[in-house]
Amino acid sequence: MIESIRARQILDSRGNPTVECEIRTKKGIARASVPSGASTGSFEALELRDNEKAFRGKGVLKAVENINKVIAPKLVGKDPTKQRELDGIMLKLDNSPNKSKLGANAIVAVSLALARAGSLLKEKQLFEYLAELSEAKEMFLPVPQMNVLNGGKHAGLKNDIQEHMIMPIKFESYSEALQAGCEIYYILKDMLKQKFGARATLLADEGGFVPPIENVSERLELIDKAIEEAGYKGRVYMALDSAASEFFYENTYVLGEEELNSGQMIDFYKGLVESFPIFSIEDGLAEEDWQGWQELTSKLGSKVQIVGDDLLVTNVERIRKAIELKACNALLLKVNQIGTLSEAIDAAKLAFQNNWQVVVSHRSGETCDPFIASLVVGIGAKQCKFGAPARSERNAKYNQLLRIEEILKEQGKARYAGKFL
Ligand code: 2PG
Ligand code: MG
Repeated sequence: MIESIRARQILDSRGNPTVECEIRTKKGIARASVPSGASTGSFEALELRDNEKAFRGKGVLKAVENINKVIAPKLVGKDPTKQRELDGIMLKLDNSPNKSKLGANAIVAVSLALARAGSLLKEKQLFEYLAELSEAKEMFLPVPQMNVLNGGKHAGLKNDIQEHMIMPIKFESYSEALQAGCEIYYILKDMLKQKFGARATLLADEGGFVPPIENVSERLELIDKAIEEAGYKGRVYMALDSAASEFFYENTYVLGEEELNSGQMIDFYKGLVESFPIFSIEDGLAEEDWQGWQELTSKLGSKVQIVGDDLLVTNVERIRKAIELKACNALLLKVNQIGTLSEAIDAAKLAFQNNWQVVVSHRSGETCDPFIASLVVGIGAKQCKFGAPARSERNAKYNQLLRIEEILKEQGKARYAGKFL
């Protein structure tokens, strides 16, 4: 039974306020906090900000108050293991199409804390508890998409590809894959320091470097060299998140100095795929360019994973549309895009039913809450995207996967997803 619910304003990794929620039961306190995006999709649930002088408008005291004064009185006394029912109560209380009344940041904080409280009451590891909630049929240690070169909004740049990632796929275990990712990251750092000086090794929002290289092929060449030098050629692939909605202006993609239409963007990706071992492209086109997405998927979808992030916003209606239109073949899952854990689980289920891959993702603004590490294993997804192996708000998640790997190993159930992609 929930004895009390209490929320407060804390800081995220960018120094912006965010919401933390604590749920007390007889088993102690279950806590969860909320991440925040920078390249936010227009169709995401609303992140409620105070828009007052404090923190340049970014305060979340209204969302905090909505938890303490509106949500808490309705949930105290209830059984936190009834996740779907309690998420439903919050949805009814909000009763808006995009959670604008209470704020998705208020609702998601409670929703995640409920799951933690539930797992404590049932004396289960969070990932095992989430596996029960989501009725997952299988469990893997996920392949990480590690963002080693940052660009776009996360690096304070405009009209740019946002994320250049490495995917250590051909490994026997998660811990070996993580180690490879780290070693490549160190080599990349050395290479950048040698070529451009120490400033090029400073870290952006997700822990990646921001070298003064505008050309995407040159960036990927550098990554390719680092992979080779680390001794992992053929075992580590690449992934991109273009976050293309950020550089889409009235039907034109403005990438650096170039102005491209959808077809030309697709040709650009085709060229990259032919030159580099690219496994995945996320948000290669803008969130409303459905026709472009269809073409992208029909032309490259059999060779490359085409991931919808801003396109889908973890929303079953948009996922359904994308399935019908064959607009992509993988879901990027972010719980705060939709607002409740139950809805995020529904999104994952729909994706799995249609043989899509699911990539559980962090946001560019994070806290050290490692919830999503348990989530990716719990729902049976095979990939995660938690940033570079640097900055503790990113490594909190990678490290939690190490702990989960240990537990699963002891049970003889540790399976690295690399072989199953
Ligand atoms: C993305 C995310 C995370 P943001 O676009 O996938 O990398 O960025 O949280 O800024 O939306
Ligand atoms: Mg994205």
